[in-house]
Amino acid sequence: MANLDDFAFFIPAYFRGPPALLDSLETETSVLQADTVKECLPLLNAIEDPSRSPFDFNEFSVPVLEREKHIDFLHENLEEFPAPFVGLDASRPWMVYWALLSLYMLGEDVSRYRSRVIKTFFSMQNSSGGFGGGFGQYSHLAGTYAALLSLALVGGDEAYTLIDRDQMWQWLGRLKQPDGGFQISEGGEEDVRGAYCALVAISLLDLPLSLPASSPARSAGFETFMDGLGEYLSRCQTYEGGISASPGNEAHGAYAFCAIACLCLYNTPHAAVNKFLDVNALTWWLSSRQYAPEGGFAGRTNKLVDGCYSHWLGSCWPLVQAALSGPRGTASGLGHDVRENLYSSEGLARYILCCCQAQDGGLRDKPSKRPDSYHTCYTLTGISTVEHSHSYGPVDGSDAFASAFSWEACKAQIPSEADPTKIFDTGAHVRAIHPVYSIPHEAAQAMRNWALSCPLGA
Ligand code: FPP
Ligand code: ZN
Ligand code: K
Repeated sequence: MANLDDFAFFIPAYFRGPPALLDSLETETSVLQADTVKECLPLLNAIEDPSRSPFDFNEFSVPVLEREKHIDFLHENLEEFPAPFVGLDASRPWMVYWALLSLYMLGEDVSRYRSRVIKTFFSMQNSSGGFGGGFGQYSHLAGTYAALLSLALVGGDEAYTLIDRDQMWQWLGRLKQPDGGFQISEGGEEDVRGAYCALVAISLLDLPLSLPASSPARSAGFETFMDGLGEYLSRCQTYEGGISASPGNEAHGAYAFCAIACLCLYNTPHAAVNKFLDVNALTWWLSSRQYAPEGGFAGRTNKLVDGCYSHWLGSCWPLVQAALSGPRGTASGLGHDVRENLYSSEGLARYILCCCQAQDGGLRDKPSKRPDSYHTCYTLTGISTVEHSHSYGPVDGSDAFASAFSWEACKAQIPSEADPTKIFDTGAHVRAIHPVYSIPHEAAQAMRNWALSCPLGA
């Protein structure tokens, strides 16, 4: 059998030890960062731990994905929670979505949850449009997004027909604002989450692009949900190159994903991303969010790595890379041909598989945190991103969302960073998902097809 040094050879040196250069100034931030490196390093080098079996690792010294344990953890997360979890009550649509998407990515058939999901969301929809976090709660775009994606995940006409599309359109009209953005709830905060969730709902449900007469955005002369939106998202790009919740705030990965994904629904990615964002500045900022030795992403400057940013930041990469490459099989795009990744997908996989898997199942923010379905979902999304390569097709101009429904995934072929003669493999085999909607491609397409087959007002 190979000795330990042979295994260690397959871990690039920069993922094996502390950074070579450290600022001598000590602050609260630098201490927390040093603590995080300290808690991650033994796990990144777990192949050297004599108490671990070498059979628990693949040829790149990456630990196996504990699939069955994570599946059990997710099933438990779909059951009742004890009283101290009452604070999560308004997030019930999300809890359904995170667990179902995770189970799908792990290879499970989620259609068996169909009747339960329909029953759950039936009482959460409001007659004035949208879904609340539970019965009697005000409609909220984030909860509505999670509800729609959950219904799409289980699929079927009974799930789709539950949705009151006409009232959804009216409600979204009231959320659209005269500066081009969207409020997240009526009278609530306006940020890029609202913009992304609104375009997800409009495109999946084939809602009319024209604004209802009652929309406050009509006061700005706007006629469609798209009017002023690109310019609004553009104002959210900050001096750092990243994207903030709303103009003037701090750039953060969660909002960067919402803004970029929203632009990929607004128009073809290469057209929209290039027109409304400084792509060089954005690429620099995105790159700066990934750390070594940890390998994972931090949400913003001088903060700590966290497994959930494997999605919020990790999922920006396929979108930006696709925008740079342009449509599949064409020479258009921004003049780049991005075949390899602009980030370290291997580093991300190492962080997730070494540092985020909890002993008893579920995945977590970092080793010192407990697992939950949110971090399980978005770390698995990160593995899925690492394992696949995404592209969109060339489209004509007749359908506003044609490019959104032209995405395809294939198996990624990225050389190992320690030995470029080998193709890196996580060994996890997590399923691909749609890089804009974060549900299976077929689930997004089926909901859209159903909506197209029964036009509103017909
Ligand atoms: C900071 O938390 C995190 C935020 C300000 C963003 C939260 C937003 C999302 C997760 C995105 C929601 C998206 C949709 C589609 C509704 P923190 O200060 O605890 O974390 P940090 O130290 O990592 O920045
Ligand atoms: Zn997190
Ligand atoms: K191309």
